[in-house]
Amino acid sequence: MPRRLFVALWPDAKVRRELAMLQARSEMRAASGRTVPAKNIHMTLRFLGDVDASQQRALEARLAEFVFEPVTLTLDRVGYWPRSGILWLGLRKTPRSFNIAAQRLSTELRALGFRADGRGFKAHVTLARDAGPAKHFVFNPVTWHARDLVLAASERLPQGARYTVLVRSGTAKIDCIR
Ligand code: 2AM
Repeated sequence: MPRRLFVALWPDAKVRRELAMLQARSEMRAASGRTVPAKNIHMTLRFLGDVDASQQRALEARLAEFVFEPVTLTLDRVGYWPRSGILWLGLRKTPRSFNIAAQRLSTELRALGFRADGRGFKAHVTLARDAGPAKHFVFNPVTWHARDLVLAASERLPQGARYTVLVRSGTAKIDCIR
């Protein structure tokens, strides 16, 4: 059975807590919608869609070898996409090294036959779905020392999405160090 896969940055517990605090702000709650549970929060780098078992194995092997240099992301901007009803947190300024890493990832994925959808990458963390726009408010930016790039599977269950991390980047075993 094919699985719905995506590549994402996975926050640590501290960042998840801070993002949950932001979601709990009255200005955010007033935008209603379905708040993404803290355990599910991530930054999608590439949605891959349905992937069969052999493609999944190839992806896992590539991702395990992929070296993602940690990057500090300053999440300082709340945004809203009316068409999709997504309330998100993003960056005013994307570090150059992060854009370069995203491009390298894209090259790796292309080599495996996964082409970008052409819409371009908009770095964001979805905080709520089926939401309305949030009123303007002042908040402390969330500083995220991102280091976990993962391949994850998504299952749509009646109780909501369930995400499973399949592999983290840079985890390939080095059998022999010269
Ligand atoms: P989002 O936070 O930007 O909405 C796993 O399903 C993740 O992949 C979701 O969190 C979503 O990221 C992204 N995703 C799901 N379906 C998608 C689609 N059809 N196109 C692009 N990204 C999608």
